Amino acid sequence: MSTISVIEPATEEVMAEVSEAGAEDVDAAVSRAKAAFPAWRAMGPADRSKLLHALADALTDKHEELSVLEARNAGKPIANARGEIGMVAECFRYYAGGVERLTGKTIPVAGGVDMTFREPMGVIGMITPWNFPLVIASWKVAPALAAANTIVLKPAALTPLTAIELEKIALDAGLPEGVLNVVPGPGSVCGQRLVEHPDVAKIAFTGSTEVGAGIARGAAGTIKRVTLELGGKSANVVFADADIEQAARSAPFAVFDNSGQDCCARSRIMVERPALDDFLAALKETVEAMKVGDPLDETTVMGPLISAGHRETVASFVPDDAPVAIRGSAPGGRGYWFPPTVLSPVSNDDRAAREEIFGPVAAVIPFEGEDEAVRLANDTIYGLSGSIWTRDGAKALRMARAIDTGVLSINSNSSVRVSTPFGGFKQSGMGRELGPDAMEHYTEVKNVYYATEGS
Ligand code: TAP
Repeated sequence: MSTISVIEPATEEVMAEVSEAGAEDVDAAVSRAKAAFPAWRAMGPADRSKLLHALADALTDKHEELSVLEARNAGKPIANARGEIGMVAECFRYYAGGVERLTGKTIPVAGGVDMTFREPMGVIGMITPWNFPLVIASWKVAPALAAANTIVLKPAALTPLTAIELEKIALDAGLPEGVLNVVPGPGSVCGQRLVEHPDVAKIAFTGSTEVGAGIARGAAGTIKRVTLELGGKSANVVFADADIEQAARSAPFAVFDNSGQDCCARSRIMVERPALDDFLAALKETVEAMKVGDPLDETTVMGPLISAGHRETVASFVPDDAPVAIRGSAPGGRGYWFPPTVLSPVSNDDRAAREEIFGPVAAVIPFEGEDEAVRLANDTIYGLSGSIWTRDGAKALRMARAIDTGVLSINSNSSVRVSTPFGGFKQSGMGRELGPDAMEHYTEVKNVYYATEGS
């Protein structure tokens, strides 16, 4: 049997060996999920809700253990990992509370009663990335289970450890066998098999736009439902009338959190010209003070990149003639380190402003006035997140309406809450996760007409 050697990016050492699933393991997992579906679907909503609450409790009990595992495997600061694992438990609790609120409608019609039901789809295939391994899995698993589906989850081969733990924790918490199945293996084998499998009703995918496009094509063969959470190249728009100090102190974390390996990274920092010098001065101070190093050190704010190959890709965005305005520190020696780097000034036509770098490299793009801000912010194939900084409330709302993006913050760089919808415009994806409506994306609407006055 082949195994996956799971690498710790901060040390380049193997931290675990995991059995590698192949296409036949995916088939077996789909069969288990299919067999478990009728009983899971028939379970009363209150009982299903109780099991999801039990799972949330169990995740809370294992919070520190899972946080350390995630921090080591994904190379993220322990404080961030704790926040993510906290959100995983919160997500299960939120959708546990939603089980009994998933309702249909009654619709006035002639001659009878018409009603709709939200029916579970059956077996859902899930494919997740390595940057936020367990938390992104939970955004899919929790609402899909709450809506009475069963699941086959393929985590990224680079970071499978917490998903494997989730399957065990779910079983220990009382979830029936076969309801949640984890298959760690390569995307080109296990992911592809899930996408093609005739017994899988839907694929919920998070990852790159390129792989997402292939998944949409593959799913077409069996008319599978698909939700796609893909890449981003979001704008952080700072007007000269904003609190420049606050915007500049916050901006680095909006790009360099998770070493820039964040689909929501506001990696195009657009600054109105009159504020540019003050902004860059405060940005420099903040970036140079960032502690990059051991993910398990409580004071670390940025860890390594995920792999040597990925570091090479990121480095290709900073050639020798790149306009490097600010460069933070990074440890030497073993580990896939890369310093937080700010390029300035950058044109929105430059490669660093057009492609998702997925690393700690930010591009500062000067602009003049509201119209140019809208034009530049929208001049991208992506539309996932973004921010607007200004003290003018009306301008903030005009901008918020004009920018084509799924998630936007005003005078803040926050993106994600369990209770609010998350997802992208344009090539950043299709569908929404989280928030009150996410369970509906794991259901089909059934319409039933009951004739009360003859047929
Ligand atoms: P990808 O390379 O796209 O991989 C994502 C997942 O797809 C992995 O599990 C991968 O498996 C699998 N996969 C690869 N090829 C496949 C195929 N042919 N068929 C089916 N599955 C396949 O992305 P990544 O590098 O892990 O993650 C980074 C990307 O994800 C970035 O573009 C980022 O913006 C995006 N992202 C988006 C969001 C949201 S919410 N919009 C959140 C996080 C990340 P293996 O890697 O195991 O081979």
